[in-house]
Amino acid sequence: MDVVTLGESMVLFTPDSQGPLRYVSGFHKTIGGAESNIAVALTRLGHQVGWISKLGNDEFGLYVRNFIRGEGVDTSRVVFDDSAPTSVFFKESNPGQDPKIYYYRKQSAASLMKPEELDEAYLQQAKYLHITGITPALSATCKDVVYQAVNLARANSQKVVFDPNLRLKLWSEQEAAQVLLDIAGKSDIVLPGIEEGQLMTGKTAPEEIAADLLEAGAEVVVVKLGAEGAYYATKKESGYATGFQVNHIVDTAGAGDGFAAGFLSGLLRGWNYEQSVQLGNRIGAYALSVAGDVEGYPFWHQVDPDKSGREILR
Ligand code: KDG
Repeated sequence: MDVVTLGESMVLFTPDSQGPLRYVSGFHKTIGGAESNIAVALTRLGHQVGWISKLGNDEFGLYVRNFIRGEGVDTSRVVFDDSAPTSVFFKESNPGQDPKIYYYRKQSAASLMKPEELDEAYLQQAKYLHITGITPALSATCKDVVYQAVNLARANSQKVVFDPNLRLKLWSEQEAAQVLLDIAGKSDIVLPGIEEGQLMTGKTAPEEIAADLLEAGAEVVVVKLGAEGAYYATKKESGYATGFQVNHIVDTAGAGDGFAAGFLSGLLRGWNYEQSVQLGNRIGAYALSVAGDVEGYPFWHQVDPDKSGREILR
């Protein structure tokens, strides 16, 4: 396996009209969840990926598992729990703004994940462990799961990839800053957005944020800068990679996950950091043209540099 990831996925309802949800009468059902987004995006790019999670033993749990499994992700370590439900969340669409998010995920099945349930032999099969800062915000046991997975990966000489994915609806800024910085320091690859970098380090410039996170223990840091692309740095090299022009942006959700998938795909192909960051920018851009998180991610043949004439970015 190339990558194993763990975290909560939810049923996502996107509205069929704009404005406050109380006036919306129709929704489209799809799925969301940063870690499964990455798993799906990486699988489309041709990699072997496993996604670990807990879902309610309910119709929505089956829907989420079947969706992710249908994309070719290994879901053999997904557990269905009778005692708690699968989470759902809704997007509210307002003109000229990023969608508002409404979560219904307190005490969900995923929040019951426990560190002792992790299958070390399974985790060990992957080259990279991917985690996000959403999981430690779900519950105390989920936080322990993340630390346990990181400790196992380090003990087994696997690379840890960490996307802070700050979600202030789930915890306070103060707690998030402390935990996210701590996990970043235990990770090999850290992929913050500029605001997450600012929260973790107190610095504002991408160069300073990256320098602080390298000092904390990371091997490579990529600060995502939205339309401006990304800044990457190790202790030996650094640089900016420009963003991709997208003419019609529907929704930015899933772009950061697409970036992580593209970046990892580049590394898995043996590309250098600059090339991998460029692929990250490209895959992230694909997510922008759809209302759901995962529907826009491309297949490898669409972005393969040897067949670049085929690329279509709306
Ligand atoms: O990155 C997109 C995710 O934020 C979205 O799918 C929902 O995982 C999610 C979360 O917890 O916000």
